[in-house]
Parts: sequence; C-alpha cells; structure tokens
Amino acid sequence: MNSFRGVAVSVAAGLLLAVSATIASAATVVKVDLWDKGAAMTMATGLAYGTAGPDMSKATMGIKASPATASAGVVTFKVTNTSKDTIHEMIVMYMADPTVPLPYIDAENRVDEDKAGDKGEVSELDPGKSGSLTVALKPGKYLLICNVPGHFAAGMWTEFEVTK
Ligand SMILES: [Cu+2]
Repeated sequence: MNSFRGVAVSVAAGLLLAVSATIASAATVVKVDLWDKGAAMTMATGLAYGTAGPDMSKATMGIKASPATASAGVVTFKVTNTSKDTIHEMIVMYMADPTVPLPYIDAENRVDEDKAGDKGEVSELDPGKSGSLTVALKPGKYLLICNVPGHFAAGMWTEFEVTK
C-alpha cells in the first residue's frame, strides 16, 4: 500500500515539474529596477550610450536588469521605480546596429523614440510604483532606457541581449 502511494506521489511531482517547465518556456521574466541617488544630486551629463569611454561610476541614476539576457520570444519586464522623489520610465529599444548611438533630440535632451527601435515601454512611473510590459522580442542587442529629459545622458540605460 505504502509503496503504491509513493509511486502516485512521484508521478504527481513529475507532472508538476512538466507544468512548471512549460510556464518557464512561455515567457522570461526580467526584474528591472530604476534607481537614482536622489533629486538633490546634480544629474550627470555625457553618459549616453555610445559616448566614447563613459565613466559610468559618475552616473547619478540608472537601470538594473536581472537577468540581462533572455531567449527569443515573449519577455515580461517587471519594472519598479525605486526612487524616492523622481519619475522614471523604461523603454525597450532594439538596436539594428549597436555601434551607432541612438538618435537624439538635443533641444529636448532625450532620445528620438520615433526614430529609435522602440519596442514598448512602461512609461512615467511615480516614485515607488511598479509596472510591467510583456513583449515578443527577436534575437539581437537592445537597450533599456529612461527617456525623461536628461536621464539617458545621466546614465539611465542598460544593455539587454536576446539570444536565439
Ligand atoms: Cu529616469
């Protein structure tokens, strides 16, 4: 009796494993934190992606993605603005050529979203708020950026790679 029950339990456990594996392959979940050192800090400049030799240790704000890679397919970004006083956002930008800087509107101090490879966003999160974005991504190099004026140049971007 006991051994029979044991078999039934392992079959159930096996089924459970199979179900979790299916869910895992359905979508990669990426945890994204939008951070800054507080509004009292003067925003850094000259730290946009593509700037030659940027010293990212000078960044006053940034984006942390975990993991920083995903397999091609559906990706869910769970985004939290950890700032205490500043609105931030996250935009997924596909880079057709990672050696070329993103198109920039100097007068507005932000990336030209219409000309860049915008794949979706969690826009303008208030301090402490969270949001999510689910999007299908093909293999390639991406940037996650915040496009509140000045933030991209202050270092608010991170590289993200989608593998085959
Ligand atoms: Cu920002």
